[in-house]
Amino acid sequence: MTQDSYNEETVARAADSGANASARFRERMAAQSAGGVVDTERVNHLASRAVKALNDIVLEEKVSYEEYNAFKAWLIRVGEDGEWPLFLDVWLEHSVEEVANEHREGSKGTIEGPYYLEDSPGVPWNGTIPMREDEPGTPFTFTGQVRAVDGSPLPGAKLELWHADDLGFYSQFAPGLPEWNLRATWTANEDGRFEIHTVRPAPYQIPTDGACGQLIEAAGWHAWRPAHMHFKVHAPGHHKLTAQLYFPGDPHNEDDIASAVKPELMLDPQPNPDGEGEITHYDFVLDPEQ
Ligand code: MBD
Ligand code: FE
Repeated sequence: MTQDSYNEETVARAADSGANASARFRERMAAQSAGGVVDTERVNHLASRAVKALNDIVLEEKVSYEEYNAFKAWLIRVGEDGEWPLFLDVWLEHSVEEVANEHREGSKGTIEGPYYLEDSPGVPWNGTIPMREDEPGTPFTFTGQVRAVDGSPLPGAKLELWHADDLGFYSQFAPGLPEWNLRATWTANEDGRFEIHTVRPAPYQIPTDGACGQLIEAAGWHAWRPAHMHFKVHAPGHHKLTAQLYFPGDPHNEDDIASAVKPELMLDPQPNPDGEGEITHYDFVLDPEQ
């Protein structure tokens, strides 16, 4: 199966995936914020710094009216295409993640990105991810253990996994895919162990036909993220870990557009001696709360 084998109705469009990402984000925020209190001083401080940073750029770089209007038109288009989640998660979230996890122990984490969905279908500790009967891609087995920083296994830990398919598309953000394709939640066994059966994801290109793609092209950048599997790992009494794992040798491990690759997040896939495809092992270590 190639990208060309998608027909007219299943063509992935930036505005569709952007609209979905924006709508999902709004839903999650609405569910979370039960009467949030505004800290006027903090808003004043951060907003003033942001406005000053932009003004400094205009003054120092002597930005013209032509450039200012191009910027304005582009910002309007980011909203129209629903690409604020994509834009922010690609170019800003890595710094937020760095600050958030500065003092957390245990396994390294990285950004969540725009395509996480809560409540994916549950599978047993050694289950197979929901996939199509003819799901393209190399069969991929992923084994490991969830432990606390003191080394004790965490039975019943939850592992949420979501990843793109062999063409680089995420279910519910690209058309023509089953609702929960390549998304599931495993429950670790009594030793904290898990055995995940899926297919290996392909390198991923962020949508090129929307506002973010327009910026990338105008600036002469590229749109690629290395192939990656997203995880959220949690157990009661421990900080939730949001991570992505990567594959050695991917041409974009060194120039990820989202700046989310870390050396600790590399897998080491090998031919699977007991079955088809490849197998890899990775343990997740969680930091106890306080
Ligand atoms: C992705 O799949 C992703 O993981 C991030 C961080 C940004 C855009 C698309
Ligand atoms: Fe992703």
